[in-house]
Amino acid sequence: MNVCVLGLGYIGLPTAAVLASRGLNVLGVDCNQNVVDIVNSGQVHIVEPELNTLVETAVGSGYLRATVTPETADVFMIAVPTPFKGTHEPDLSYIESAAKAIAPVLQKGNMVILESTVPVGATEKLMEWLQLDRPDLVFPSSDKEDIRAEITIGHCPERVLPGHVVRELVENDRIIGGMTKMCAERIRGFYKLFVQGDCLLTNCRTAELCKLVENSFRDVNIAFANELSLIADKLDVNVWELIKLANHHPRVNVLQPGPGVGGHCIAVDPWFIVDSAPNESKLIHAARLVNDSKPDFVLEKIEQAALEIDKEKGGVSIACLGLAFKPNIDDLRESPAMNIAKRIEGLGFAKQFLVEPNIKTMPEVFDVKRTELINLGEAMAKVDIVVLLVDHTEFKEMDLSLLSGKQVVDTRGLWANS
Ligand code: SAJ
Repeated sequence: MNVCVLGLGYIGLPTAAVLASRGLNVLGVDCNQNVVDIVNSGQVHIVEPELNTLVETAVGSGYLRATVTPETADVFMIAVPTPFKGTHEPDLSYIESAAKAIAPVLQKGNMVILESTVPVGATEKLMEWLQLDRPDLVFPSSDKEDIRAEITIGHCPERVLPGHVVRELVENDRIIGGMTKMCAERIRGFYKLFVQGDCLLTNCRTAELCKLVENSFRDVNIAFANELSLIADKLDVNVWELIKLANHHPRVNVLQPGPGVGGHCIAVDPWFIVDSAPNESKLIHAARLVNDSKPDFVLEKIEQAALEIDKEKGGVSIACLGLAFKPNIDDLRESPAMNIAKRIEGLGFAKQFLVEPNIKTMPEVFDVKRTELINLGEAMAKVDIVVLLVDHTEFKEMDLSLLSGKQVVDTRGLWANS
């Protein structure tokens, strides 16, 4: 079986490599030639445990290769980004480009699976784009089974957790939304080639909303924890202890506050619900605002910490520990840590040091005159204020005596009980 995976990012590349490891011939397609070259050399362009060995083996065995243009295949999997634009409206342009790219090589009997997280109705839209370019092919119809349909189409949203992608790709249950029941059943047959979890069938719209609901559920729960951190601060209560105690109740499980919610999923997907049902999604909307405003609170705490130091602010230096959106990854997308570190540049400190063990060069958004990327030991020797933004293992394991005499803003509660 030949599989063409469009988008060699955080989802597409691991999926392509896992499929190749099962002996399928996989062509990975990405519009970025640099990514294509890296993959073809058996290497990876993202930090994800186990992925490098998997890709190296897949490319070495000849089952995985990459290119910039799709070729004929039995199955097309689309795993391209779906960011938002303007005032949080979903941007489906990458999916439209993927449809335009596969339409010329689409053949009778092919399967097209949309894995990208999308607003309700997007799989139908994808089918419309394909139909426009390929009026010669018979596509399924969402309201009735049609045995004449020549293309199988559906939505199977990815659900893997960055940092655990390779394991979760195989072990997680999957929701498969088919344009028709027959489409869903055929797509399940394909996923069963590599998924050990259950593959649960439904229609496309339910599968689309299900994925958005999963991430909105998490966002709302994190917003609750973040709101608690503000309340506890105002009432002079230690929020980490508070949550630990509350979670001893058999039916309470409060999540952890942080500097805000990041990543390309939880900080984005709830907006797709708000955009399509604004009047009905008040809680989901409020949660987004609570999480998005958490960096403001962290900046206030940094300003307060600076007041505790017996020096002019212009002589004070500060270190931000972590830039990624969560621990032990290199992914800086929508990262609240990046947002906070960038805003610190405007606070008038003498110098800002960034410590991010998962990247080698400082992101271009920073001003090289004000900010420098250095290692943990060097930073600890130089600064007056330490802001812990990401609970990377390196920071968990560091010698806490290095913090003595410094002002500490610990946004993750990593050192709260030390
Ligand atoms: N976070 C907190 N407190 C917590 C948990 C998380 O502040 O208690 C923050 C993290 O620091 C991070 C953000 O939330 O900034 C998101 O991290 P995450 O680990 O909750 O989730 P993601 O974005 O890495 O992955 C999510 C997962 N969805 C759910 O758990 C419902 C994953 O399964 C999805 O596949 C992924 O989104 C996706 O691609 O949609």
